[in-house]
Amino acid sequence: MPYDAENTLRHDWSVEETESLFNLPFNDLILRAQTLHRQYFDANQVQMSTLLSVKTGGCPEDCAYCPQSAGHDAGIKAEKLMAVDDVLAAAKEARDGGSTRYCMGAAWRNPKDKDLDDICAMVEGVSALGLESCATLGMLTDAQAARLADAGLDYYNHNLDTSEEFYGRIITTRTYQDRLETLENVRQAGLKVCCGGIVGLGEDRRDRAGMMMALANLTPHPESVPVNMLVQVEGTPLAGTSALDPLEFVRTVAVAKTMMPASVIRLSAGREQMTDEMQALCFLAGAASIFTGEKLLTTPNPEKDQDASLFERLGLSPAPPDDRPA
Ligand code: SAM
Ligand code: DTB
Ligand code: SF4
Repeated sequence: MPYDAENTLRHDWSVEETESLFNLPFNDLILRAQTLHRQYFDANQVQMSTLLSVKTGGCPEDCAYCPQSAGHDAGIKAEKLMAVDDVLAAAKEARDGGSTRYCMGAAWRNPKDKDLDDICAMVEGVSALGLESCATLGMLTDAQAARLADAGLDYYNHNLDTSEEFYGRIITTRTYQDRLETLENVRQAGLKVCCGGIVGLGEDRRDRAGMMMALANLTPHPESVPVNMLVQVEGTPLAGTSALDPLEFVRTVAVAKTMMPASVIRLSAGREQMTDEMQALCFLAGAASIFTGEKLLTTPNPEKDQDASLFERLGLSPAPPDDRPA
């Protein structure tokens, strides 16, 4: 179905209304999310994307969850930007393994204009391999977003991460407003938006509702909404945070799908820590994409065989690339 053909997508959610979705009986919430999901997607297809950290570690930002912050002692060595050919060799391998989108991440507050020469060459090479491209490089100016769009970039990932109220507990080196400005620059450049957040940071349900409200009130909705479960890394300030109830994670996926039914909800970081049963519930709640490949950016991800067996057991097949216009 075309994106919002019947103009049914809402952008005027309140936090109370969003919280009331979280408070629904589990079965009612999941049924609602799955029913909406089927209006827009084939419910038995899951898209596969692969990540590569093209510039690892030494980041000047202080995101409390992140092993790549220079301020955290998480054992990640700061590296330079990778060579274009090495990135393209890894992208080819991902494509041959069935992935349809290649996502390049850099541990930057923002890219320098001269960094974009190589990044644009990576984007062009990834597109030439027949893959969709995505990049996540930190904050972007409008001119930088336009340059990436000119190079043929399909998606830009920039997350809100959490609610506006909880945000200051997690990051102090850039504001919620900074993030919204980058998202606006990305949208204005005609790129598709990949924007989501993390749960399990020690936030409460109202914060999860606040994050979902902020995402769903973006107009238009982000085409892609990653829902990450915190991967706790020793040496980061959030290591040792009480684990989130897995069913609360499933609820978060279902609320995202209910509020943004035409968007692809991505089961992102944290799958390595999830049971197959939990992932199955996430697909039932409307998640329609995963990251494949042995690593996310710096942390482990399930093995290829494990994912293949999960797809087989659930009767899922790989989804084709999403060619809806931005
Ligand atoms: N430096 C850029 C930025 O922050 O926008 C791009 C890369 S950054 C690693 C991309 C996203 O990964 C973050 O916004 C966050 O949502 C997610 N992330 C980072 N570390 C994580 C962790 N330990 N667990 C779950 N998600 C994480
Ligand atoms: C997103 O929301 N999740 C991905 C992607 N966007 C870039 C990143 C997850 C990173 C998990 C921690 C790590 O591997 O370093
Ligand atoms: Fe840097 Fe991004 Fe990690 Fe924050 S999430 S510390 S900006 S790499």
